[in-house]
Amino acid sequence: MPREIHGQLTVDGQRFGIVVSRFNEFITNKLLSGAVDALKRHGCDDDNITCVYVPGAFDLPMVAKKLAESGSYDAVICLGCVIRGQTPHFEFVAGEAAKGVAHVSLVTGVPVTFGVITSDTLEQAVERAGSKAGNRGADAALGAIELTSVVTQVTSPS
Ligand code: INI
Repeated sequence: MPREIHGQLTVDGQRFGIVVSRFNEFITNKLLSGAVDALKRHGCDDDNITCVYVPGAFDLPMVAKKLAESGSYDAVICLGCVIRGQTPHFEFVAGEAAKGVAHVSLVTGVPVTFGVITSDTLEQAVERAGSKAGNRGADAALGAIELTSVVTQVTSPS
């Protein structure tokens, strides 16, 4: 039987940084509520959650990198919303946010999760921010919890 490692979804003292975009704040506030609610319902204290606001999704990676490099967080959760109809720069903003978040996670070794809605319409964004298609902020928080557990297990001797 091979040894298997599965991430746990229980928070036991881990500290989380959340970087949240103010652009489309009607949506990103819902993502933030979903993320904080998910963290707290899995055992995280308010004292172990820090929320940092940035102007837009494009700006998430730089601040996520600062948090990840600080050594004060076990995982960082990035939240934002890019809507195609609002900008001819959709591909640039959404693409750089996604690439940047992945890059920060790889270069720092700290889990950085992507809770950024990229949608064609505001209606689709609403659906993914706490209505019929779930809440991407909560999903990103659960991913962060799971990854802290996976990282702990794969980096500690068996
Ligand atoms: N930022 C977003 O988070 N969502 C958007 O839809 C968006 N649009 O439409 O342009 C957006 N632009 C701002 C960008 O993220 C940066 O804040 C800005 O370019 C400053 O770096």
